[in-house]
Amino acid sequence: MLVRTHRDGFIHPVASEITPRAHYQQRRELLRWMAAGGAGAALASWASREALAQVARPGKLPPLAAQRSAVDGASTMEKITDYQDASTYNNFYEFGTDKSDPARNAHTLVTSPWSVEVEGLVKRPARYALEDLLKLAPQEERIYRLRCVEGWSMVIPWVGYSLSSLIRKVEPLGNARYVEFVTQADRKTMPGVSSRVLDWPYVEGLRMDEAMHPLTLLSFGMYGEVLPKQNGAPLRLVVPWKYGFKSGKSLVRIRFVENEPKTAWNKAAPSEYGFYSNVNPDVDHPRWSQATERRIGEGGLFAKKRKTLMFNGYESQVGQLYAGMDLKKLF
Ligand SMILES: Nc1nc2c(c(=O)[nH]1)N[C@H]1C(S)=C(S)[C@@H](COP(=O)(O)O)O[C@H]1N2
Ligand SMILES: [Mo]
Repeated sequence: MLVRTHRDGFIHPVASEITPRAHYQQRRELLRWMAAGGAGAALASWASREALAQVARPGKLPPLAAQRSAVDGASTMEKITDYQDASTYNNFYEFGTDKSDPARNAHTLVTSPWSVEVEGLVKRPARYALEDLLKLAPQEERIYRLRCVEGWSMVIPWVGYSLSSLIRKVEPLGNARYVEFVTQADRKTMPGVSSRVLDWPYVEGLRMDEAMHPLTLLSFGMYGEVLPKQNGAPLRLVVPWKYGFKSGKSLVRIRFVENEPKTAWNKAAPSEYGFYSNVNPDVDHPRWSQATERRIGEGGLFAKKRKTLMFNGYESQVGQLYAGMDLKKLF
């Protein structure tokens, strides 16, 4: 049980009931509280260094330190999904189509050495080593909802920085109107790539203004650690107002182009998966409603579904990007 004892939301644990997630949430609250000026004596009274270290390591992967994000929309009071759920209920077809396949199979992915080719219509194309990308901008924690097109959602504390930080470095040319994201496709290490479910590699794309939006995250970690392989290590995209499939995992290439990229899901089923794929409760998938969603971790079969929000709840931040567009046609 967590007991709220402070107006700023500072939370005291009951020592016997500390779970990894409780630890994690405490640390967040603590950092927030300290940033608000509450640091000092109270820290020593309950939060040992060990406790903090444990907080940062829910899955025992290397920690990835992050600062609190100042980006509008980068935090939420919603309950964070358990690390266990977020790392075992995944879509990553390169490792199989079952939700449990990626957690079971992704251990074969080789994430080091890793580099990302940034190319196309830019003044400064470059091949970035992962190490250099990691320190290209300060790592921030962003707590985003992620809504899968299949009708479920999670709330995940990602670590990364705005993709715009990288885009500015490479200086796109005037005719660069879209960004294409190509992800790893290696038959030797990714068993799903031998199947024909998709036309590999998995490709996604954004319009330039979407790619430049501060909420669009280049993510290297989650829950204070580096990304687990099943969640798209060593780096992935997270675009919180779009259906989850727009958030490509294990990126190897970022290409600036003039024309709308051909994306993997759009090629596979163009009537079901449009280029935009903004979360929209008013536009049903041809085979199911998109009006509601199931929050992973919320009860079993009888848990009440939640209403899906326009742009996944990020309408005030991103709605303007689509002013004047017919979102029923450009779904
Ligand atoms: N390379 C690649 N990226 C991918 C996918 C995939 O199959 N391959 N699945 C997408 C889908 S459908 C979703 S919902 C999210 C899931 O991310 P998560 O497992 O971290 O929650 O990843 C997206 N990125
Ligand atoms: Mo998805």
